[in-house]
Amino acid sequence: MSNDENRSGAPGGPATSVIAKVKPKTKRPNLYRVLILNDDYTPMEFVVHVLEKFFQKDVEAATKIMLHVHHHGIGECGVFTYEIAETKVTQVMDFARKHQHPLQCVMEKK
Ligand code: TYC
Repeated sequence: MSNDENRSGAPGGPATSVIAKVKPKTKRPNLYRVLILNDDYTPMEFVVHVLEKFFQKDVEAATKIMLHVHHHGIGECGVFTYEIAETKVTQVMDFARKHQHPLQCVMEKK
């Protein structure tokens, strides 16, 4: 008898084999919400402009988000992978600072 027919080690015992599980390799990335915060000083038009410029919102969607933030204190601009979210936050914060507005932008793991 060959080794392939009997790998149990026992004479005349059952043949055994190892079947390796193939793990599907695609993993879903962690996602992050980018949020803007309300304040008393940043002009509404500036916030709408930010949402158009950095989050590809049309004027209607941007106005809706801005008014949500104005009334509720915080709102979602979009959902991105870590590096993209981090870039958006930096871009918005730099742009707000450059125009001397106190607008705050943060990211939060979903
Ligand atoms: N509350 C601001 C105002 O009355 C407008 C505003 C909206 C500011 C959204 C920030 O994220 C913000 N001018």
